[in-house]
Amino acid sequence: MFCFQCEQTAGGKGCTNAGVCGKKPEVANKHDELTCTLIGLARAASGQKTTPETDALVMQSLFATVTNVNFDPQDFDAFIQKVNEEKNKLGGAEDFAPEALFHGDPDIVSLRSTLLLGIRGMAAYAWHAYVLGKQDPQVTACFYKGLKAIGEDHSVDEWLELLMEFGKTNLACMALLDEANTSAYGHPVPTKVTTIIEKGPFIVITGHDLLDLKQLLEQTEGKGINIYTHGEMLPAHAYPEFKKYVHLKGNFGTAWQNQQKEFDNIPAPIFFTTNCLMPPKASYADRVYTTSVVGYPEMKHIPDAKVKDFSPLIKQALELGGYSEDQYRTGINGGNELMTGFARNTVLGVADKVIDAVKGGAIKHFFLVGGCDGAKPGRNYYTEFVKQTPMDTVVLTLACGKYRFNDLNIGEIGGLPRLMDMGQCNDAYSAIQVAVALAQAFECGVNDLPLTLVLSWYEQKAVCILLTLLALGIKNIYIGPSIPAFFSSNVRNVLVEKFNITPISTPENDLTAILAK
Ligand code: SF4
Ligand code: SF3
Repeated sequence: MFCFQCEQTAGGKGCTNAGVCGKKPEVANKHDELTCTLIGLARAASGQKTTPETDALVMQSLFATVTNVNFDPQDFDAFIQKVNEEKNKLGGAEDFAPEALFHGDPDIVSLRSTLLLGIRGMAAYAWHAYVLGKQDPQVTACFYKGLKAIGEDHSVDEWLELLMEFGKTNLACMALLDEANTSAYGHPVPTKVTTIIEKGPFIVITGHDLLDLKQLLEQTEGKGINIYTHGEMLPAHAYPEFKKYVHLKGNFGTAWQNQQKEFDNIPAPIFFTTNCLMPPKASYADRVYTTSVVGYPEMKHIPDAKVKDFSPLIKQALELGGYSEDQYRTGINGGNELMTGFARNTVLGVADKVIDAVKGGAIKHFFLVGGCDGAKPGRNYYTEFVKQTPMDTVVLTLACGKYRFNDLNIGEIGGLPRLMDMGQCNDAYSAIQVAVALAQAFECGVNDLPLTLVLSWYEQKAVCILLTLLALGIKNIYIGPSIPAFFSSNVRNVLVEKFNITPISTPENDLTAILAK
């Protein structure tokens, strides 16, 4: 096997014996086979109209190969078979050779992999929009075009052009998902979320899929079961549609990498709607439920349906009964309240206040400290960075990296909290909209704003977002905890030269350098 798609890859180079994530060689090899078969499908589809079923299969297959989504070899056999069937219906074509996927000239492997990993990330977002009935032809076409391009030879300049074009399409995809979520559930509003777990039966729901949450809330209403969000599901509390459910109580635990500790002996079922799933420990394996493209051998799976049937989860939640006393749990810094809901509508709604505060000197700088969390000890950087930001600065955040600091109270500026959670990783769209609006208000470019992006990455959704930011011409991004292993030294040099991407160093050094500008 060879896999270097995520930040925790072995030795910072690539997993070759087994995945640090728990992915077995058999599954890794099936990921490659599936990818190469998808390239064959994209070749066959060239110049033809595809059906919504084929489009859905392409998105699901790509999504399933994202880190911490699916560990079940049988699921991949089924995907490979279906993709082959669809390819043959379209007249057939030769697949890409799996041995060529990650081998050859290091720069070409790097560029090819970057596009592939970005496409995998975008497939997750496109899928969430798709289940809410939203598709954008430009986004759908990009999967076929991108996969086909991955199987072809290109010059370095052509690859870079493909990557920038992809980045722009991913912006359209995030816009599509934003539209899907806000039209279904309303615009998020600032919301305080408790970390206290009340006694009695409960279910923990994790991942990014809001439709799964909606259906779970409907089916558990009035049954004496409380629902707690986990990980990337936290921002759901801020949507008006979800506020209607009084049994949506609060947030359980912190970011994904702590799940094996936090779910140990939990008296409740845990429902994984997407990544990040870690190999379950025996103490809670009988309570793990997966759905959609998420899978793990022997774990219970809620089958796809227009309305999913959560009765096994509900039954088990009632049987387990939850805690016998309220649990006073906290975030990692000891706080027991998390604020969320500062998506674009909220922030742009107070744009006048923000602009006045910048003009009057009350706000000197904005930081976007966001992205994925992970297990590396160096990720403590992000906690320290936020703690050390001066009082006349604002910290915007999004995605699961925020659990490093989202229970901290870092004060207010002019009636606004200094720390504002914009939502899930896909809500990077909100952050981009806010940055563009500020740039318009100040009649300057985004790069001229007193704004610095300090990003943390782990999996492939972060890759597609990074490509979007670069395609928008956003420079001076700080990235950590390490530079992706799939960036060859030459590709890395190009990114530094063209975009001044900077690896994080220490919070003190980086803050001094940023604020000195
Ligand atoms: Fe290794 Fe990450 Fe690939 Fe898992 S997803 S096999 S940890 S590089
Ligand atoms: Fe987190 Fe897995 Fe990426 Fe959506 S849930 S940001 S790591």
